[in-house]
Amino acid sequence: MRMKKIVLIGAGGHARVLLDILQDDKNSQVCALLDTDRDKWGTTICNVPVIGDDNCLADLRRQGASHFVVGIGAPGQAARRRQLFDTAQRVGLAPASIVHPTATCFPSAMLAEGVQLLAQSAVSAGATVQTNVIVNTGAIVEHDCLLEPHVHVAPRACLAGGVRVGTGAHIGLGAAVKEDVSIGDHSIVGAGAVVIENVPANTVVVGIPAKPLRKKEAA
Ligand code: JB3
Repeated sequence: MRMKKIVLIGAGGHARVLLDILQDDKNSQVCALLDTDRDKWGTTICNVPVIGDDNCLADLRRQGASHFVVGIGAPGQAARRRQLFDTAQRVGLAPASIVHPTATCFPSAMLAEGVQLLAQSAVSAGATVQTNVIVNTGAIVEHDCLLEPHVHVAPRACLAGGVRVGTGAHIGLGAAVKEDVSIGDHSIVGAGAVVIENVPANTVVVGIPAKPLRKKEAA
């Protein structure tokens, strides 16, 4: 298998987690980190240089980079993650997927390109995980779930069977979603919430049972 030469977009906490995993992968080499924070330019993380911002993507492609990973994960950043994913693809880089060695993914699950399954996460039978989705540390995606693009399932969150999570939605730390519930596009489920009924698009829900906190402006 040809070595993947990867550009990691972002140089913060989430990127450091991804970099640790990638540096353990003998088929991947992270050639550069990109960050909009100028104070980070010229620094290194695990000996990988932060060389500039996203304007460097095209040059890096010309210099032989083949893949990219979106290394930004904070809640509310789904639109930014989507924009970075599309920009990197436009310059000809391919999305690289990251699956931690301790992650469990059932054979009948479907993973699209550019997914991130982090340590101790689990994706069960018949689940579908679309592009640029983060299944963070210890998160559980049960059988027949559908995660649309750019979704983030935060650490220790748990989606029961048949849950559908809409594009760009964020499922917060340790939240639980009851079977067959739908979470609307760009919605946010707060940390520790327990969701037992459908959540409309662009809505923030919190609490046990989860109740709408406010409407978000449409992404
Ligand atoms: O909770 C866990 C396990 N992880 C959190 C993760 C999911 O989200 C983590 O604790 C943080 O809350 C958050 O990690 P993230 O997204 O790395 O946040 P932060 O540590 O603030 O780093 C974001 C970095 O991305 C900063 O250095 C920003 O300057 C940079 N950044 C923001 N927008 C960008 C852009 N970099 C590039 N290249 N392009 C951008 O558009």
